Formats: sequence, structure tokens, C-alpha cells
Amino acid sequence: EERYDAFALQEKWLPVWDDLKPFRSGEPGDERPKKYVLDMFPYPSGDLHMGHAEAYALGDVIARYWLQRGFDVMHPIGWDAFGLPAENAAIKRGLDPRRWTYDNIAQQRASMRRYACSFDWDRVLHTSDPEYYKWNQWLFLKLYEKGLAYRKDSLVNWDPVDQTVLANEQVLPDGTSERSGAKVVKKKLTQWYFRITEYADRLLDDLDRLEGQWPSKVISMQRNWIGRSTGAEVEFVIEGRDEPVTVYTTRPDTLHGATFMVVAADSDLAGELAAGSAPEVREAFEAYRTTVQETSDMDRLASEREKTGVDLGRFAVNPVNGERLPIWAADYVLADYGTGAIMAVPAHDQRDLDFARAFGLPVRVVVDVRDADGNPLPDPAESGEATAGDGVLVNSGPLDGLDKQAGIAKAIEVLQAEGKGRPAKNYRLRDWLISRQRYWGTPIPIVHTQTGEVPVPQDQLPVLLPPSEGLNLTPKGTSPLGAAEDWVNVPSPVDGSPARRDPDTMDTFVDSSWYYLRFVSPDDDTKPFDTDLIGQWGPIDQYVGGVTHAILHLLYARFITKVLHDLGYLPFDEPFTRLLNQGMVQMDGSAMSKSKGNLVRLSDQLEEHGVDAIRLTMAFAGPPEDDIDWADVSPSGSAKFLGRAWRLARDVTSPAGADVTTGDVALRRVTHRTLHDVAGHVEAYRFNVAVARVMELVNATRKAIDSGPGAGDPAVREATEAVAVVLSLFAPYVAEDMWSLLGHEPAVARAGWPAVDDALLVQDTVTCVVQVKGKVRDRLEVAPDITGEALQELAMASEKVQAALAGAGIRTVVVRAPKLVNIVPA
Ligand code: ANZ
Repeated sequence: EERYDAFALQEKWLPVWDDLKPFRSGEPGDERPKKYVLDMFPYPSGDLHMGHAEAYALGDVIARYWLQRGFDVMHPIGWDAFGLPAENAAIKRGLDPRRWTYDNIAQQRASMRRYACSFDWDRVLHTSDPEYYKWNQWLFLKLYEKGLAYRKDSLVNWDPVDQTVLANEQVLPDGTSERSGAKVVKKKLTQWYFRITEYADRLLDDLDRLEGQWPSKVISMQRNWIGRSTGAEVEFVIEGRDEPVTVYTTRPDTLHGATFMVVAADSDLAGELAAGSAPEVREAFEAYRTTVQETSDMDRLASEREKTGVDLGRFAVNPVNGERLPIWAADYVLADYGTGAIMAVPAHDQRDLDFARAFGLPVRVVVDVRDADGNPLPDPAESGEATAGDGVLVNSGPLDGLDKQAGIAKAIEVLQAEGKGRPAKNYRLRDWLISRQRYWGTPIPIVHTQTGEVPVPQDQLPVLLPPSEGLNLTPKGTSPLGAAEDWVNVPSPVDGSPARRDPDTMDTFVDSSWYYLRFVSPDDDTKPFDTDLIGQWGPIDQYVGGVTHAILHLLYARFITKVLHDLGYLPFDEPFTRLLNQGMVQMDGSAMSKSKGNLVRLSDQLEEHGVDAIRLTMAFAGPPEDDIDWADVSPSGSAKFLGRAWRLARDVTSPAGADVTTGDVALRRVTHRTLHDVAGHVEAYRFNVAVARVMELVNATRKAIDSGPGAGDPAVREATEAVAVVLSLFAPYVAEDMWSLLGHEPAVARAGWPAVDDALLVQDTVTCVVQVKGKVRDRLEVAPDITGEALQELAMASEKVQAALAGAGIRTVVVRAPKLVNIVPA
């Protein structure tokens, strides 16, 4: 073989690896320490695309690195195979969702094999397999037993195009569905929920433990999503109503400044209060409520929005001073946050102020807020600017003179003593709505009998999804499964009386909330995962995937992990120790899409440049978190470099096992320094820098062959072997062929990281001249990158310098690292 042929290498080595299975993991008796590296599993929407190619290339660098470092690396793969796209494609093309899904999986799997992903192909799962989703149902029932799965009527996000409910997480900030793009509306339905709010505090607090290990952006997105706020609940007596109304406030210190009350227009409370009012109020309210129900939460909360509302003609009594406060219904108060009712303090809350100014309601200042110079801020009633800052309380009776913190504490104390309030917390996080009115998902293992809901007994799992033939999958607002008469009608598990299965399927985020546990025992049909094994492998050392999953998937996985931990199934309660979010592959500065006509097809790229060049390009393009612009990278440059690396192995003439210690020291230094540094770079995700360093090593080696000690020098062999091992992380085919040219058996992936000789890492030194009063007194051998401080210290410690100073004090020291120190005595 004289020429580098990327495509011939692919044909040559793939079958060898199929045989060798270099990435099998967890073999009995394997004593190596364990590492668990996981790439977020793909959705089988078609063949692999450029985004997959990037993610899997980067995940592979990490998995292959730890393997070379002597770890037993588990790096499995699966498919997130249930979900709407399969169903929608099936409807559009008249195919069975199963066919569509499993055909795509087969195609992706073949592409991954060819892309040389270092997956353990004996650990594979598809969430749409009954062998898998049986355990989704098991999980559901475990949560149900613990009161963590429950059913309730509520206003839900409804996607009018896909005709299904959406989790809050699936509604974009502009109020549209992340799936269909339709404007999401509210609809009242009975749905299943997982009680994730019960874990809100832990989900929030445990983020502290991930600091430094997860991207800080993801941590703060999770924090905001959970959105914990602390304050108080305060009870207001309502005239003409037996029960008081409780409001939630973060500012109980401002109670004396409350001038009206607002209830969410779409709350039951608003309806009830209006019903007890005059007919014209009722009419105005009903009309208003109808428009509110058509408005998204996002719009409702937008601060710049014009305030709207209806005076309900009712009154609340302020518990601290007995004042009568008019009660309004408005849309800027949300029905499902806090208690759905607020005390309005317009002087110190902007939205309340806007509302007060719109409807001529009074504004009363109770916090004396000052600017930086100590001057009082303008009166909010005139300026239109609420003063939300810290200040001293005024017009507030017993709270006068206190600052915000003390005022809050005191207000709560007083309320509590009188039984009119208590400290309270609130979260933006809502319970997780898991019911979906669609076919292609996990059936919910509940049967509805005349007397109520009954869980399907464990030994009757899985509740199999019936065949799709004969079912109309077109969305119509209720699950297609409801029409599968043979399936839906079952005897009650309790007494055999006629009953019906729950026709809904689970949100596919349930499937992906625990899949990583299944990989330790993917074929075990007696339990979802083996607790001992997951204790050995877990938690996941390295998780790799897109930042698009920063909230939904990661939060759900963290939640389910904590639940399973609490149930005694897991020894840990955070699933992912380290997280890497790779950027996106773009083209000409924007996301690629068919409609924009800037789509780069992975298959075309692979055909043109070969697998290795594409993988190397992905790693070399820049920091992995950054987006890659495919117009700015050079896969052909990568291919050229790989050819240069390969030719080193072709040219080496010393025999395998030659005594490298007799080799050229200069080249050996480059080799060992490269091995040492590349390890650090890979561990810190600086894959691009690691690649740059291998390129330098390749150049140095070529120089040693052509104009240095020559191809027969053992240092050249040592360097070339190092190149092969390091390249096995980035360009597995060329690395394998180099390894073979160098006289070794496959697989290079398991060759092991060459031992670094620390003696060869010692840097060259520079001579530093030390002067006292302009006269040379000493010469020091120092590292070229020594800091000025360190150098000064060394100089001062010199005996010769001390002798020259003879006890005199110092006036100044001039340091020019690394070459000169000049000391001027006093
Ligand atoms: C009186 C007050 C005075 C308030 C003041 C703020 C400033 P976070 O931090 O988001 O929890 N609020 C309570 N429930 C609400 C709902 N369902 N819809 C809209 N707004 C609601 O904010 C809590 C504050 O937002 C609460 O404290 C309440 O207004 C309002 F100077 O009460 B505050």
C-alpha cells in the first residue's frame, strides 16, 4: 500500500471491528475501573444528519479516550422511538408508525456503524419495544403507589393542530407549540400528572452540586424554570362570603400599601365572586373571561401590555388595618400560580401600578425608597414608576422604620400570631402533565371501573399497544385507542365487571427519563434495571447532547432519578455527573433547513471526504460548545492531514518493539509533551486544541524522517505510534490502519494510552541574570514561562545576591522575566 485511501480503509476495517467488538463493556471478570459515557439517544426521524454527526463524533472522543486510559467504558445507544413525528408521518403516508420507526432505526443504526461510533452494540434499546415500555408502565405504577402520579381536571395547554395536550415545557415563549408551531390554547381536561413539584426544592438545591460540571447556562435555565419564590400567604376576609381568600405575596411588608385585590379572571373564585354580584357585573365579567381564555400565559404576563379587567363589585378587608379593598378580575394574575389572587400594592409593584392608573385606583407609598444620593424617588402615582427597591417602611403602623427584610419577618410574625397568614413558598414549576391523546406511545396502565381507577396488576404488564390497522390516527382530541373496542374494553382487575382501559398514552419524556438505567441490563425481562449493576456504573460520568434539552429532558431525568433513589432502587440521586452540550452545525451563519436551501447532507459529506475526515473536522472546528459553520471548515484539509499522518506509519522502518530510549531526544520530547497535553485537553473538552497538537506532532515526525535522524530512528516509531493512538479518538479508520502498518494487531482503540515519561516533560530552561546595583551577581536556570513574582523570589533567595546586599534594605526591584532581575538597594 503506497497511497492513503480513506474509502478502502473503511471497507477494510469495519468487518474486523464487527468481529472484535472492541467496545463491549462490563464483561465478567473485567477488573478495569468503570466509566459510563452516554450520548443523548436519537429520535428515529430519518437518516443521521450533520447534527448527529457532530454529537456522536464528540461523544466518541470522550468514550474512546477513557477506553485508552484503561477504563471499562460503557458507551451504549438506543432510540427514543415513540412520539408524534412517527405518527404524523404515518398519517401522511398511510404507513404503520411501527414500520416507519423501525425502518428508520435500521437506517440510523447502519449509519452509526459506518460512522464508527464506539457503541457497545450488545446494549441497545428502543423505547417502542414492549420489552422497554413495559417498564415505563412499571414506573408509572410505582409513582402511582407513592401518590406521585395522579389525575386531575385542569386547564391544560392544547395544541389545536396536533390535537393533543402539551406540557408547559413544550410551549415556546411566544405561546406556540414547539412541535406544530400552532398557537397554544387552554382547555379543561382530566389528565394524568407526575408530582414533580414535590421535588422542586431538591431539584433546585442539588443544582449546586453540578456547578462546574454542567454548563452554567443549563444550571441557570433549570433554576429559572423551577423558579422558587419565598413570601407569605395572607388571608383576607371577603364581605358576603364565609371563607376568606388567601393571597400569595413576596412582599408582606407592604400590606399597608394594598389598595385593591385582583383575582385571576379565569379562576373559579372570580366566577363565584361575579356570580354574587349585580347582573351587569356578571355580564361584563363573562365577556371578559371569554377573551382571557384565548390569551396565552406569556402574553398575559408581559409587562408592557395594556391592563384590562373588570370590577367585581365586591370587597375584601385588609387584615392589618381593616380597610375595604375593591376586588377586580384581571388577566395579569394567573389562575394557577400562588393562589390565583393577589393583594395589589401599586406604589411598589409595576403591574399593579399600571392597573391602578388604568382604572383610577388609589396608590399609597409605604416604602421610602431613595436613589444613590439619598434623595427620595418621585411619587409613583405621578411618575408611573413603581418603586420596587429596598427602603424604610412608612405609613405602616408597627412596621414603620423597618427595612425590607426585617419588615417581611415582622409582618409574617404579626400575621401568624393572629392566625391570618403564614410563611409560604411558590414555584414556577408545575406538575408534569403526562397524558397524550395519541396512538404511538406507552399505554397508561390504568383501568377505569364503575367505582374508580384501578392500576393494572404488575403481572399483567405490559399493556400492549394494539395494532394500528383499522384505527383512525388522525388527531381529533381524544386518543385513537379509545376506538380500539377489543382493546379498550376489559374486565375490571378487581371484580371482573365491565371496565375500560385509560385510552391515553404517556408523554415520551417519560421514556427518556430513565432509559440510561436500562443499559446496564438491557435484556433483563424481570426488572427495569439491575440495582447492583447501576450502582457499579452510575451515575453517568459523561452525558453529551444538545442544549435543546437543557430544561425538559434533564429536569425529568433528574426528577425520576430522585424518585427511584427514594424508592430504594438507586444509590445516587443525580443522574449525570458531567454534561457537555455541543453546539449546532450551521451553514453560512444560520441553521440549516430544507426550506432555506442550505442543507448539507451528511451522506454527501461522507461520500466526498470519508468518515474520518468528517469526524476530525467536527472535533477540530472549535470549542465543542460553539456552533460550527460548515462554510468555514475544511473537511478536505482534514483529509489531507490524515493522509500525512498515515504516511508516517507507511515510512517507519524500525521494528515493532524497538528500544525507543535510544531514539532522538528532541522528537521524544515532542511526543511525550503531546501525549501529556492532549490528555489534559480532551479531559477539558478542548478537542480542537488536542487535534492541533497532534498536527504539530505529525509535522515534527515528518521532519525527523526527512531531514532529521531518519525513518529508522526508534523515536520516529514512538511518535508515529502516539499519533495512531491519539488519532484513534478522532479518526478511527486511519488510526487502525497506521497501527497495523506499524505491525500491531487490531484494535487500536484498545491499545492503551502510551505511558508518559515525566523526565521528557522537563522544559528547556533559560538563563536569568541577576544584578545588584547594575552588577551581575548570579545566574539562575529558570523555566521560560516563569512569572515575575516567582523569579523575584528566586533572585532574592540567592546566596550571592544576599551577600552582595550585605543586609541593606531594598529600594526597587526591576524584573524582566525570564531573563533579568535588577535589585537596587536602599
Ligand atoms: C404584593 C406585592 C407588593 C408583590 C410588591 C410584589 C411586589 P414571584 O416572585 O414570581 O413569586 N403574584 C402572586 N400571585 C400571582 C399570580 N397568580 N399571578 C400574577 N402575579 C402574582 O412573584 C410573586 C408576586 O407576584 C407576589 O407578591 C404578587 O405580588 C404577584 F411591592 O404581592 B406581590
